[in-house]
Amino acid sequence: MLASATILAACGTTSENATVDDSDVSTADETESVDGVGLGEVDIGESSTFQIEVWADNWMAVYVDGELVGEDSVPITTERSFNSETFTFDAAYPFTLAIEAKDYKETDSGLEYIGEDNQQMGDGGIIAQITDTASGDVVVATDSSWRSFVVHRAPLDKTCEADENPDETCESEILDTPDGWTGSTFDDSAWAEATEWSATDVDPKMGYDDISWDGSAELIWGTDLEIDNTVLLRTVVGEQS
Ligand SMILES: [Ca+2]
Ligand SMILES: [Ca+2]
Ligand SMILES: [Ca+2]
Repeated sequence: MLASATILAACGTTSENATVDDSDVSTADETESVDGVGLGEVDIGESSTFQIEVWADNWMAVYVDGELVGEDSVPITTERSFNSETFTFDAAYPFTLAIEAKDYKETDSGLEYIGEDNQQMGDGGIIAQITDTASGDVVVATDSSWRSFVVHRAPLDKTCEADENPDETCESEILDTPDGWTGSTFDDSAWAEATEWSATDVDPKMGYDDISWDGSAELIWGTDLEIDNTVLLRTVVGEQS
């Protein structure tokens, strides 16, 4: 768990003061607390450079305040496309992180290796951590505080996994990707909490071990690693409570 911190509100008479002074944070009306984020001495509205490290099974794209900052360099159609990526971006607190995460499926049946001996439901999983490069601190990492919305779910009945014609027998639920879902003004209050999964569940490999994961970083996905194939994930970093 990341330590909570205090943050100087960029308002009123304190706005000219650039940093939080330890002797100066006890007055409730001058400070705002930050939930679950290891923010150090930061100012709302001041831009910093951040690094996001992310590993996904199988593919992801990362957005900050609605702008694409990076996407998986390995096409999802590449077999065993497990890899980690590191992207750098500038942002000012508070900012919205949004990740589109995809498990590979060959067709809308949700299956892969269709017609081969190993025809199966693939499974997914993702983990990410964001470091403020000024302090070197991990300021947010994936966990169940992130919001999730599954837009491709298949097969709805897992017993079709071994069927001869899964494109005919496997049913799917495919939703429209909500307009503006990567942006800071999008209302994700109706979205579910992301589900945390263990390394045993996800069995992360190829690239996962290249990154030194903070203890706060959890593997997350929807509620089902197999049938949730495309998952939209969001969190706000440095949001005042
Ligand atoms: Ca990948
Ligand atoms: Ca997969
Ligand atoms: Ca799947």
